[in-house]
Amino acid sequence: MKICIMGQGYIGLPTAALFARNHCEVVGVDVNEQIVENLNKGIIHIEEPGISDIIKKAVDLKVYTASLTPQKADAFIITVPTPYVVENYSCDLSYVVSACQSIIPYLEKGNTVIIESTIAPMSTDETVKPIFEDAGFTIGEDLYLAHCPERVLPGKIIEELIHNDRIIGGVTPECAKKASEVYGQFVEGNLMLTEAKTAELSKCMENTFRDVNIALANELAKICAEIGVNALDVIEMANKHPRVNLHSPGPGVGGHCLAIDPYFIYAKAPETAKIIKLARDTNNSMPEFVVDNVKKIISSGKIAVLGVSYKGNTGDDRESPAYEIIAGLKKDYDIAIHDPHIDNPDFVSLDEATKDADLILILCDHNEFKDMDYDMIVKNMPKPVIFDTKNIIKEVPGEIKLFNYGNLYELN
Ligand code: SAJ
Repeated sequence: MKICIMGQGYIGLPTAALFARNHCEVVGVDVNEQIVENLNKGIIHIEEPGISDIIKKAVDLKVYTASLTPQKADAFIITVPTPYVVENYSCDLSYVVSACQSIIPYLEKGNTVIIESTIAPMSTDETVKPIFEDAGFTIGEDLYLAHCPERVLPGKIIEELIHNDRIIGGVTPECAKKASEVYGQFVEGNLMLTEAKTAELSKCMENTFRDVNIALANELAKICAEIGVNALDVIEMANKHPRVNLHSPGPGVGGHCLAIDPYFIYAKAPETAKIIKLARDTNNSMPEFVVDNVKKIISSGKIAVLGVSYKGNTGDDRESPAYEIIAGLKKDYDIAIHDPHIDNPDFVSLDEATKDADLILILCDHNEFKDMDYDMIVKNMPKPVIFDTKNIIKEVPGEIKLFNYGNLYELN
């Protein structure tokens, strides 16, 4: 089977690697010349375990080539970004549309086209399908179209691409069947055949489920700060119930999935999607909550901000709430930022950040922050105080005052 994959990013490249390893001929298409040139030398541009070796081997065996333009193939997979449109809360389909248009000259009767990018419900039927119909194809008869959302965790992409169950949403049942034959090349999880719109909404709801649950935990943290209860103890106790899983409160929700996908649903049914929107608003309010509590701890001075990634142990800072918090604090405090996972000339070492600082503000759960050099901190800070918004520090020496979402009520 020959596969043409549009977009060689975090999803497209690992997917290409797995098809190539499973005896398919793969062409990986990207608009970035440098990326294409490097990929053809076996040099990859993403940080993800396992991919580099597979791509190198596939390039040597000539089963994988990168290209700026598509080629004829049996199946076309679209893995391009779908950014969030701030004005109307929906998703920007322009990259998906242009990728679809660019494959039209290469399409032949009997081909399968799969959209993997996360898209708002109804996008396949209302926006993508007409592109191919206008080009003369009859979907389900001479061209097969499906939406098969990816659902993998960065850092474990190869393992999850192979083993996770996969939603295969066909525009018609025949489309779903054809798309499942494509994924059958390497997926070992279940292939669940359904309609395109069901696949779209399932993907958006997976991330919405987490966003709503995080909002509930954040609301609990605020309530506890107000009424004088330890929120972290409440979560620990409640989660001993076999059917309860309260999530963790934090400084807000970052990343390009949880902070965005719920809006795709809201945009489709704004009058009805009330909990979904309220959850987004609650999570968006957390940076302000953090800033307000910092103000209660110290009114001026230097703050050492630890961690700006949205996700612990990664250098990924997309949509990170840390930036809003820093902007909110900059007016009244001197800010020094330390993040061992992000290469930024403005960031400083832990030693430099904490030197003469009045407060350490933890905004990300990198492992490095779970057990720090407290001797250095005590030496560096005249009156050491830590505000841990990720609840990762379990114990500190007696000289250090620790605030987390368990004891914010002490500040009232
Ligand atoms: N967060 C909390 N409290 C929690 C859990 C997370 O505040 O209890 C925050 C994190 O700090 C972070 C944000 O939420 O800022 C998102 O973190 P995450 O690691 O839960 O999610 P993502 O965006 O990295 O990955 C999600 C995953 N989706 C689900 O778990 C349902 C992943 O499987 C998807 O592939 C990915 O979105 C995606 O591509 O949609």
